[in-house]
Amino acid sequence: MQIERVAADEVSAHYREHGFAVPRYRLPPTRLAALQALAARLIDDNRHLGDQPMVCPHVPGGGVQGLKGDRAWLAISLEPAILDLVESVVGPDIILWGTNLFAKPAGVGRRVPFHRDGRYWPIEPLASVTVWIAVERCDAENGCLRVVPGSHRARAVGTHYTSQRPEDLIPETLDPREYDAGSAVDVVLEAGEMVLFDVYTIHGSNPNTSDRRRIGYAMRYMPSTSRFVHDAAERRDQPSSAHHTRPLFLVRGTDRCGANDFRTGHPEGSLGLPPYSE
Ligand SMILES: O=C(O)CCC(=O)C(=O)O
Repeated sequence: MQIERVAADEVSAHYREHGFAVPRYRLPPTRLAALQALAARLIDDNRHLGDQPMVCPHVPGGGVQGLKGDRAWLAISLEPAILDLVESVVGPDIILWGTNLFAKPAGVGRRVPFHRDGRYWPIEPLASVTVWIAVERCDAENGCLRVVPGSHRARAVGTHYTSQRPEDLIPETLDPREYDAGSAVDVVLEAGEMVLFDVYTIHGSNPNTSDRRRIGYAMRYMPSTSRFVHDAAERRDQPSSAHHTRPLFLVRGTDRCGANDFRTGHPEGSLGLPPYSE
Protein backbone atom coordinates (compact mmCIF):
# COMPACT_ATOMS: atom_id res chain seq x y z
CA MET A 1 0.00 0.00 0.00
CA GLN A 2 1.20 3.52 -0.87
CA ILE A 3 0.95 6.15 1.84
CA GLU A 4 -1.13 9.04 0.55
CA ARG A 5 -1.72 12.44 2.13
CA VAL A 6 -5.42 13.00 2.64
CA ALA A 7 -7.48 16.17 2.96
CA ALA A 8 -8.76 16.99 6.45
CA ASP A 9 -12.30 15.90 5.56
CA GLU A 10 -11.04 12.51 4.33
CA VAL A 11 -8.98 11.69 7.42
CA SER A 12 -11.79 9.99 9.28
CA ALA A 13 -12.79 7.65 6.41
CA HIS A 14 -9.15 6.75 5.69
CA TYR A 15 -8.48 6.14 9.38
CA ARG A 16 -11.57 3.95 9.74
CA GLU A 17 -10.56 1.85 6.77
CA HIS A 18 -6.80 1.52 7.34
CA GLY A 19 -6.29 2.30 11.05
CA PHE A 20 -4.14 5.34 10.31
CA ALA A 21 -4.14 8.48 8.20
CA VAL A 22 -1.52 10.99 7.07
CA PRO A 23 -3.22 14.36 6.65
CA ARG A 24 -2.08 16.96 4.13
CA TYR A 25 -1.89 19.36 7.04
CA ARG A 26 1.54 19.92 8.53
CA LEU A 27 2.68 22.02 11.46
CA PRO A 28 3.12 25.69 10.53
CA PRO A 29 6.81 26.71 10.36
CA THR A 30 6.83 28.70 13.61
CA ARG A 31 5.20 25.84 15.53
CA LEU A 32 7.60 23.33 13.95
CA ALA A 33 10.59 25.49 14.89
CA ALA A 34 9.27 25.67 18.46
CA LEU A 35 8.84 21.88 18.55
CA GLN A 36 12.35 21.32 17.19
CA ALA A 37 13.81 23.66 19.80
CA LEU A 38 11.88 21.93 22.59
CA ALA A 39 13.02 18.49 21.38
CA ALA A 40 16.67 19.58 21.13
CA ARG A 41 16.54 20.96 24.66
CA LEU A 42 14.76 17.91 26.07
CA ILE A 43 17.35 15.57 24.56
CA ASP A 44 20.20 17.76 25.85
CA ASP A 45 18.72 18.03 29.34
CA ASN A 46 18.06 14.30 29.61
CA ARG A 47 21.20 12.72 28.17
CA HIS A 48 21.07 10.04 30.87
CA LEU A 49 18.05 8.51 29.09
CA GLY A 50 19.98 7.77 25.90
CA ASP A 51 17.62 6.49 23.21
CA GLN A 52 14.83 5.52 25.61
CA PRO A 53 11.38 6.96 24.84
CA MET A 54 10.84 10.08 26.97
CA VAL A 55 7.54 10.00 28.82
CA CYS A 56 5.34 13.09 29.11
CA PRO A 57 7.70 16.01 28.40
CA HIS A 58 4.61 18.26 28.68
CA VAL A 59 4.49 17.53 32.43
CA PRO A 60 7.51 19.06 34.15
CA GLY A 61 8.83 16.61 36.70
CA GLY A 62 5.73 14.49 36.17
CA GLY A 63 7.22 11.16 35.24
CA VAL A 64 9.30 8.58 37.01
CA GLN A 65 12.17 9.12 34.60
CA GLY A 66 13.28 12.32 36.31
CA LEU A 67 12.52 14.02 32.99
CA LYS A 68 13.10 17.75 32.76
CA GLY A 69 9.94 18.61 30.85
CA ASP A 70 8.30 21.88 29.91
CA ARG A 71 4.67 22.98 29.71
CA ALA A 72 5.48 24.70 26.42
CA TRP A 73 4.97 21.25 24.83
CA LEU A 74 1.26 21.63 25.50
CA ALA A 75 0.94 24.30 22.82
CA ILE A 76 1.62 21.62 20.22
CA SER A 77 -1.16 19.42 21.61
CA LEU A 78 -3.57 22.36 21.60
CA GLU A 79 -2.97 23.33 17.97
CA PRO A 80 -6.56 23.80 16.70
CA ALA A 81 -5.94 22.11 13.34
CA ILE A 82 -4.58 19.03 15.12
CA LEU A 83 -7.56 18.96 17.48
CA ASP A 84 -9.87 19.17 14.44
CA LEU A 85 -8.19 16.08 13.00
CA VAL A 86 -8.45 14.27 16.33
CA GLU A 87 -12.09 15.30 16.61
CA SER A 88 -12.79 13.81 13.20
CA VAL A 89 -11.79 10.37 14.50
CA VAL A 90 -12.78 10.36 18.20
CA GLY A 91 -15.56 12.94 18.35
CA PRO A 92 -15.83 16.39 19.92
CA ASP A 93 -14.98 15.58 23.55
CA ILE A 94 -11.25 15.03 23.83
CA ILE A 95 -8.77 14.35 26.62
CA LEU A 96 -5.00 14.57 26.17
CA TRP A 97 -3.65 11.90 28.51
CA GLY A 98 -0.01 11.42 27.47
CA THR A 99 2.90 12.34 25.23
CA ASN A 100 6.20 10.68 24.31
CA LEU A 101 9.32 11.78 22.50
CA PHE A 102 10.88 8.95 20.50
CA ALA A 103 14.39 10.08 19.57
CA LYS A 104 16.73 7.64 17.87
CA PRO A 105 20.26 8.96 17.61
CA ALA A 106 22.10 8.60 14.30
CA GLY A 107 23.45 5.13 13.66
CA VAL A 108 21.98 3.58 16.81
CA GLY A 109 20.75 0.14 15.95
CA ARG A 110 17.67 -0.32 18.11
CA ARG A 111 14.22 -1.11 16.78
CA VAL A 112 10.73 -0.68 18.18
CA PRO A 113 9.25 -4.16 17.84
CA PHE A 114 5.80 -4.43 16.31
CA HIS A 115 3.17 -4.02 18.99
CA ARG A 116 -0.28 -2.67 19.70
CA ASP A 117 -0.58 0.16 22.17
CA GLY A 118 -3.07 -0.11 24.94
CA ARG A 119 -2.00 -3.45 26.32
CA TYR A 120 -1.64 -1.82 29.74
CA TRP A 121 -3.25 1.57 29.07
CA PRO A 122 -5.87 2.13 31.80
CA ILE A 123 -8.61 3.45 29.50
CA GLU A 124 -12.08 1.94 29.75
CA PRO A 125 -13.47 1.24 27.22
CA LEU A 126 -10.15 1.24 25.38
CA ALA A 127 -10.17 4.03 22.78
CA SER A 128 -7.32 6.35 21.87
CA VAL A 129 -5.68 7.97 18.88
CA THR A 130 -2.00 8.86 18.62
CA VAL A 131 -0.85 11.86 16.63
CA TRP A 132 2.80 11.15 15.81
CA ILE A 133 4.62 14.19 14.42
CA ALA A 134 7.91 13.99 12.55
CA VAL A 135 10.13 16.51 14.31
CA GLU A 136 12.67 16.01 11.54
CA ARG A 137 12.38 14.04 8.28
CA CYS A 138 11.64 10.38 9.02
CA ASP A 139 12.31 7.78 6.34
CA ALA A 140 13.30 4.14 5.91
CA GLU A 141 16.99 4.90 6.49
CA ASN A 142 16.60 6.62 9.84
CA GLY A 143 13.94 4.23 11.16
CA CYS A 144 10.59 5.84 10.39
CA LEU A 145 7.37 4.61 11.95
CA ARG A 146 5.90 1.50 10.27
CA VAL A 147 2.26 0.45 10.44
CA VAL A 148 0.32 -2.65 9.44
CA PRO A 149 -2.68 -1.32 7.47
CA GLY A 150 -6.04 -2.72 8.54
CA SER A 151 -4.63 -4.33 11.72
CA HIS A 152 -6.93 -2.12 13.84
CA ARG A 153 -9.93 -4.15 12.69
CA ALA A 154 -9.04 -6.90 15.17
CA ARG A 155 -10.35 -4.62 17.96
CA ALA A 156 -8.13 -6.59 20.36
CA VAL A 157 -4.57 -5.96 21.50
CA GLY A 158 -3.47 -9.55 20.84
CA THR A 159 -0.79 -11.62 22.54
CA HIS A 160 2.41 -9.85 23.45
CA TYR A 161 5.57 -11.06 25.09
CA THR A 162 8.21 -9.07 26.94
CA SER A 163 11.41 -8.94 24.95
CA GLN A 164 14.71 -9.05 26.85
CA ARG A 165 16.72 -8.37 23.69
CA PRO A 166 19.03 -5.35 24.03
CA GLU A 167 18.33 -4.31 20.44
CA ASP A 168 14.67 -3.68 21.31
CA LEU A 169 13.85 -0.13 22.39
CA ILE A 170 10.66 -1.18 24.14
CA PRO A 171 9.94 -4.64 25.53
CA GLU A 172 6.33 -5.06 24.30
CA THR A 173 6.44 -7.35 21.30
CA LEU A 174 3.43 -8.70 19.49
CA ASP A 175 3.53 -12.40 18.77
CA PRO A 176 4.73 -12.50 15.13
CA ARG A 177 2.13 -15.17 14.32
CA GLU A 178 -0.56 -12.51 14.74
CA TYR A 179 0.32 -10.44 11.65
CA ASP A 180 2.09 -10.47 8.33
CA ALA A 181 5.22 -8.35 8.73
CA GLY A 182 5.47 -8.19 4.93
CA SER A 183 2.35 -6.05 4.79
CA ALA A 184 3.83 -3.30 7.02
CA VAL A 185 4.42 0.05 5.34
CA ASP A 186 6.95 2.79 6.00
CA VAL A 187 5.33 6.06 7.03
CA VAL A 188 7.80 8.47 5.45
CA LEU A 189 7.18 11.99 6.74
CA GLU A 190 8.78 15.36 6.19
CA ALA A 191 9.46 17.49 9.26
CA GLY A 192 6.15 18.81 10.59
CA GLU A 193 4.05 16.13 8.89
CA MET A 194 2.12 13.70 11.07
CA VAL A 195 0.30 10.40 11.13
CA LEU A 196 -2.78 9.59 13.20
CA PHE A 197 -3.04 5.95 14.21
CA ASP A 198 -5.49 3.93 16.22
CA VAL A 199 -4.88 2.23 19.57
CA TYR A 200 -5.43 -1.13 17.82
CA THR A 201 -3.10 -0.47 14.87
CA ILE A 202 0.04 -2.62 14.84
CA HIS A 203 3.14 -0.44 14.54
CA GLY A 204 6.88 -0.33 15.21
CA SER A 205 10.07 0.94 13.61
CA ASN A 206 13.41 -0.32 12.35
CA PRO A 207 16.82 0.74 13.66
CA ASN A 208 18.28 4.04 12.56
CA THR A 209 21.09 3.06 10.20
CA SER A 210 21.58 6.59 8.84
CA ASP A 211 23.84 9.43 9.91
CA ARG A 212 20.77 11.52 10.82
CA ARG A 213 18.82 11.30 14.05
CA ARG A 214 15.14 10.34 13.95
CA ILE A 215 12.70 12.13 16.21
CA GLY A 216 8.96 11.66 16.53
CA TYR A 217 6.63 13.29 19.02
CA ALA A 218 3.60 11.18 19.95
CA MET A 219 0.52 12.76 21.54
CA ARG A 220 -2.18 10.47 22.94
CA TYR A 221 -5.79 11.61 22.91
CA MET A 222 -8.86 9.71 24.09
CA PRO A 223 -12.57 10.44 23.75
CA SER A 224 -14.04 11.54 27.09
CA THR A 225 -16.74 8.91 26.64
CA SER A 226 -14.02 6.63 28.05
CA ARG A 227 -12.53 6.81 31.52
CA PHE A 228 -8.84 6.97 32.38
CA VAL A 229 -8.71 4.79 35.49
CA HIS A 230 -5.77 6.04 37.54
CA ASP A 231 -6.08 3.47 40.30
CA ALA A 232 -6.29 0.55 37.87
CA ALA A 233 -3.09 1.93 36.36
CA GLU A 234 -1.30 1.56 39.65
CA ARG A 235 -2.04 -2.17 39.60
CA ARG A 236 -0.95 -2.93 36.06
CA ASP A 237 1.56 -0.21 35.23
CA GLN A 238 4.88 -0.47 33.44
CA PRO A 239 7.54 1.01 35.73
CA SER A 240 8.47 3.83 33.36
CA SER A 241 4.94 4.94 32.52
CA ALA A 242 3.54 6.32 35.79
CA HIS A 243 0.02 6.13 34.45
CA HIS A 244 -1.39 6.41 37.96
CA THR A 245 -0.10 10.00 38.25
CA ARG A 246 -0.91 11.10 34.70
CA PRO A 247 -2.58 14.50 34.50
CA LEU A 248 -5.57 14.58 32.15
CA PHE A 249 -6.21 17.68 30.05
CA LEU A 250 -9.69 18.23 28.70
CA VAL A 251 -8.62 19.87 25.45
CA ARG A 252 -12.06 20.03 23.82
CA GLY A 253 -15.70 19.61 24.85
CA THR A 254 -16.87 18.14 28.14
CA ASP A 255 -16.19 15.04 30.19
CA ARG A 256 -18.93 12.89 28.62
CA CYS A 257 -18.58 9.89 30.91
CA GLY A 258 -18.43 12.23 33.91
CA ALA A 259 -15.93 10.03 35.74
CA ASN A 260 -12.55 11.33 34.63
CA ASP A 261 -10.25 12.80 37.26
CA PHE A 262 -8.74 16.13 36.21
CA ARG A 263 -6.90 16.74 39.50
CA THR A 264 -4.46 13.84 39.77
CA GLY A 265 -1.04 14.85 38.53
CA HIS A 266 -1.78 18.57 38.29
CA PRO A 267 -0.24 21.18 40.56
CA GLU A 268 -2.58 21.87 43.47
CA GLY A 269 -5.53 24.09 42.68
CA SER A 270 -4.96 24.10 38.95
CA LEU A 271 -6.63 22.19 36.17
CA GLY A 272 -3.43 22.72 34.32
CA LEU A 273 -4.54 23.97 30.95
CA PRO A 274 -2.67 27.05 29.72
CA PRO A 275 -4.35 29.32 27.20
CA TYR A 276 -3.69 28.54 23.56
CA SER A 277 -0.87 30.74 22.28
CA GLU A 278 -0.15 31.78 18.69
O1 LIG B 1 8.58 6.15 17.31
C1 LIG B 1 8.60 4.93 17.19
O2 LIG B 1 9.45 4.37 16.52
C2 LIG B 1 7.56 4.09 17.86
C3 LIG B 1 6.38 4.88 18.33
C4 LIG B 1 5.39 4.09 19.10
O3 LIG B 1 5.52 2.92 19.34
C5 LIG B 1 4.20 4.79 19.59
O4 LIG B 1 4.05 6.00 19.37
O5 LIG B 1 3.35 4.14 20.22
